[in-house]
Amino acid sequence: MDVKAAVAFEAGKPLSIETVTLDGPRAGEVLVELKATGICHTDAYTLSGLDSEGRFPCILGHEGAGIVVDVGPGVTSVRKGDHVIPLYTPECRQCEYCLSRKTNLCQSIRTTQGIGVMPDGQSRFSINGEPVWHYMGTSTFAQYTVLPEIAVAKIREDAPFDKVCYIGCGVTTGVGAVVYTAQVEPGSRVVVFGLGGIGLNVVQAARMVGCAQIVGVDLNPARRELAEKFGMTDFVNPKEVEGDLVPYLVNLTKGGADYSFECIGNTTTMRQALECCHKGWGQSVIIGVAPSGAEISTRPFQLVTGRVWKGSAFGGARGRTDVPKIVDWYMDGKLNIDDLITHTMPLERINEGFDLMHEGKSIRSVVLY
Ligand code: NAD
Ligand code: AHE
Ligand code: ZN
Repeated sequence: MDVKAAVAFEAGKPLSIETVTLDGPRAGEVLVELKATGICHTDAYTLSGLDSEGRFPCILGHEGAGIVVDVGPGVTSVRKGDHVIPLYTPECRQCEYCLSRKTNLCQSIRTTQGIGVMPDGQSRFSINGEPVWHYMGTSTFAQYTVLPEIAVAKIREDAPFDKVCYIGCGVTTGVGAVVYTAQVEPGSRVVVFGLGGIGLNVVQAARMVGCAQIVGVDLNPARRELAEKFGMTDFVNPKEVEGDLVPYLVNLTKGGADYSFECIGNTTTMRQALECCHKGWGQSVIIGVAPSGAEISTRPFQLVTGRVWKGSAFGGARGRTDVPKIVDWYMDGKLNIDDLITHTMPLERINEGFDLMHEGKSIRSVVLY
């Protein structure tokens, strides 16, 4: 079939709206009609050329929601008409990783996903017979996309696509980092570096679990008002701090953070996030994606004296199991998604969504199909 898609032909260039050929679903795959997709900073990161897994031309996008319109042979877990959220972290429930119960990082299709193809080694997208590569196994910047059935979460039908698409990445990443990865206890003091599309979800999850202090750190003063609405108790603009940021944060949190979250993708702030943690027990969770080749450093003494450095992908959430629950949390009013979606646009104007992100003017832009 012919589908309209925003194609990334080259790193560093705007996306181009094209008609692309999409092959139908094969065994174990589903065809999804996208209704909405968010634009995440990670799409911009890959488009910038800094992602070693970036393969062009490709169809970016990994924060979608839509309806299953066709299924390939052998599909059992979803059927035509089901409402779904595509999963860049699938959940096969059979691989060593899924069975370990120690991680959400299902590896059953990770290798092919990383090189932009479906599990059979081929792309379903093409233009004039030339392949256009998939991205993160999801490629939601297209009207339709093909996914393995293990890479879709079936969700309730009364959930609005234009809001719950954000659960496909940003909401789950931020909320899950608090709830699943760090398992933050009530009464904790937390520091959140970066108050964008991910960090604000960390903030609202920290409030949801009953944190006593939620410190937000951002260079953009415009982030303050929304972050306060989401539960931030203290705002720190590093440009306004005299002296080093780390001792300032340790003092503000009365000895250090119980948990900190890096939601920027900057190796300097990753170090600060670790070092502002409480001696003996503070845990720092890296969420931000740094350019491939970048490295983090600290004095090993920071770890010897009890701080813990860990990372979180997709919030530690098991997609098919946890995403429908997070949709329920939104529908039950436990999570606020509406106020984080600051802009919407048709696919033809998707590049404006990237511009708004780079200018620090949006939290989330959502493309409506
Ligand atoms: P965003 O652009 O919406 O937010 C980033 C925020 O950081 C902005 O508010 C910006 O002002 C602030 N900032 C930038 N540099 C700063 C600095 N030096 N000090 C303080 N604040 C600074 O981005 P986002 O969509 O929230 O994504 C954040 C990061 O998380 C990105 O690196 C993205 O790729 C990554 N990410 C990771 C996962 C995962 O599963 N681990 C999932 C989604 C996104
Ligand atoms: N290809 C990148 C990896 C980027 C990365 O870490 N991606 C996160 C999700 S970001 C969503 O916005 C992730 O899920 N990582 C686990 C994985 O298996 O990729 C690079 O830098 O090489
Ligand atoms: Zn993302």
